[in-house]
Amino acid sequence: MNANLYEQFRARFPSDRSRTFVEAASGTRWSYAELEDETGRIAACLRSLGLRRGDRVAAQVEKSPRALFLYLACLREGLVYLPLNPAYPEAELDYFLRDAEPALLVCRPKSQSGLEPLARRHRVAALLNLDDAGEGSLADAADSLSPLEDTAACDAADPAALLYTSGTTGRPKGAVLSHRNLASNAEVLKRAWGFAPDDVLLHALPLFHTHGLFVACHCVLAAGAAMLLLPRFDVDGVLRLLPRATVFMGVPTFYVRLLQHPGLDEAATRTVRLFISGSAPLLPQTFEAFHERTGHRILERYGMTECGMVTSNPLEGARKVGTVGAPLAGVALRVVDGKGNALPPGSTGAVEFRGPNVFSGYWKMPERRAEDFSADGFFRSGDLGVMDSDGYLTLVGREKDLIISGGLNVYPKEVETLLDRYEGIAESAVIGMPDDDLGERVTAMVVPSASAGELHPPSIIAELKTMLAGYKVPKELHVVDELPRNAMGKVQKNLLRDRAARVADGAASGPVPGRESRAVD
Ligand code: MCA
Ligand code: AMP
Repeated sequence: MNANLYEQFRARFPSDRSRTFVEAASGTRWSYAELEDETGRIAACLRSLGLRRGDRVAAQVEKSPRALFLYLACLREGLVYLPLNPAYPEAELDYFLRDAEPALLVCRPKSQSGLEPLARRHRVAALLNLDDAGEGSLADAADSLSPLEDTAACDAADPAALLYTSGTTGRPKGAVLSHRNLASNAEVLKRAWGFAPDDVLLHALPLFHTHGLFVACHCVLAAGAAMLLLPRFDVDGVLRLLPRATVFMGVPTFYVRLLQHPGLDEAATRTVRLFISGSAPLLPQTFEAFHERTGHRILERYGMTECGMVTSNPLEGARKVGTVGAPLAGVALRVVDGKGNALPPGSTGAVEFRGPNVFSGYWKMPERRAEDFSADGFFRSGDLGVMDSDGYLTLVGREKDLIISGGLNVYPKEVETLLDRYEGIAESAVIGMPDDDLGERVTAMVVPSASAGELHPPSIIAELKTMLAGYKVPKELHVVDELPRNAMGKVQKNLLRDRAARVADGAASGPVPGRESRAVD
C-alpha cells in the first residue's frame, strides 16, 4: 500500500469530484477535480525542476488556495514541505535556509529580489514566487504543464513536512513529520470531531503552523468535506461567513475578539455544529461568555508541532472547561514525576506521550533523542499537567520557558540573546505578562551595562523589529537595575512577573523591579 498521505486523502475524496473543496474569500471555488488538477500541475512543475523524493520545499507565501495546493503537490511528489511565516525577516530566514537546505524556495513576488542573494548563499537551486491571488512564476510554470496523474510511492516513515519550533536554547529546531504521523492524526481527529462530507469548515488560521495547515485542512481532506478560506483572521470576515459554516477552529484570541463584536449571537452561529479552540489556554471566562452569547460550548484540545493533537474534549459528552480533554485514540499519555515515574490522577507532573502521531526527532539533531524522549519512547512535552479521575488533562504550567502570544510561540531565549548583544545592555529577561487579547504579552526587562548611557527603549524595539518576526518583539521594554536571581544564579522569572504585575496594578510603590521602569507600546 502507498503510505503517501495525499493518496490516503485521495481515497476519501467524494466520488462526485465536482463537489467544492475550497472557496476563497473572493467567492472563487475549487472542486475536488480542480484540486487534483492543480496539485497535479504543480507536482509536474516540481518534477520539471529536478526535485527528488526527500528534497525540501520551503514556502514563505501568503495564505491562498494555491499555497495549500503547493503543500499538497509536495506530498504528491514525496517532497518535504517547509512552511515559513511571512513575518520572518531575512535574518530569521537565513537560519532556516541554512539548516533545512531546501532545493526550492517559493516566496512572495515582492520579496524575490531581496531573497535572491540569500538563496544563492544557501545553494537553493530554484526560487519561484506566488502571490496572495495565487499568481506568480510558480503558477505560470504549473499552468503550462499537463497535470501528473500519479502520486509518489512513500513509506509511512518518509518525511512529509518540516516545521520549525524554537526552543529553550534559542536555536529553532525542525520537527520532521512523517506521512504516518500526519495520516494517523488526521484520521483520529476526523473521527473524534465527527467530520463528514457535508461539513464546511471556516478556515481563518495561518497555513504555516500545525493548527491551520494540518489540524484544519486535514480534517476537511480526510472527510472529503469543504472549507471557506479566509486570507487571515478578521472578525467581520468570520461573522460574514459563519452562517455558511458548520465548523470553526481558532486560537483563544479569535474567540476573545469575536466576543467583542455585538454581531456574535445565537443567530450568527446557528449553522455551526462545532467550535474548537487550541494552541493556547482558553480562559474559563471566554468559554463561559461564548456559551452565554451563542449557546455553544467551545471544544478545547491540546497538541504540539512535534506530535499533532494529543488530547481533546469530546464531541459527545462533557466538555470540561479549563481542561484539554482526554487522550485521543491511539495516544498513550502519562503524567510523570521528576524520575519519570507515572503519577496517579490528581498529582501534577510532566506530560509525556507516545503514539503514531509523535514525530521521530528533530532535523539533523539525532543527539537530542535521549533528551527529548524517555527510554520507553515517550516524548517529553515540556508541559505540566494533572489528570482528573475521569481521564481529563488540565495543563497547569510549563517546564519550558515559553510565551504563547495570540497562539504564536515565543521562546524568551531567542529574544534575550538578541537583547544581550545590544550595545549598552548588560543582561535581559523576557517574560509573558497576562494580556486580555493575546493571552500573554511579550515583555522585556533589560539591565544597562555600567558604561552605558541612557537606554532608549523605542530604538531597541525598532532594532529588534529588523531581526525578529513582529509577534516576538516585546510590546513593552523596561529598564531595570538588576534581575532577581536564585542561589544558583538563575533569573527568577516568576518574581519578575509578580513585580511587573504589581506595578501594572499600581500596587507597588516602586518601579519594576529596580531603579526605573519605562514601557513602550
Ligand atoms: C501579530 N502580531 C502579534 C501577533 N500577531 N503580536 C503578538 N502576538 C501575535 N500573535 C503583531 C504584528 O507583528 C504587528 O505588529 C501587529 O501585531 C499587527 O499584525 P497583524 O498581522 O495585523 O495582527 P493580527 O491580524 O491582529 O494577528 C493576530 C492573530 C494572529 C489573528 C491572533 O497572530 C493569528 O492568526 N494567530 C494564530 C496563530 C496560530 O495559528 N497558532 C497555531 C500554532 P507591528 O504593528 O508592530 O508590526 S500551532 C500550535 O500552537 C500547536 C501545534 C497547537 O496546539 O495548535
Ligand atoms: P507549538 O510549539 O507551536 O507546537 O506549541 C505547542 C504548545 O502549545 C504546547 O506544548 C502547549 O504548551 C501549548 N498548547 C497547545 N494547545 C494548548 C491548550 N489547549 N492549552 C494550553 N496550551 C496549549
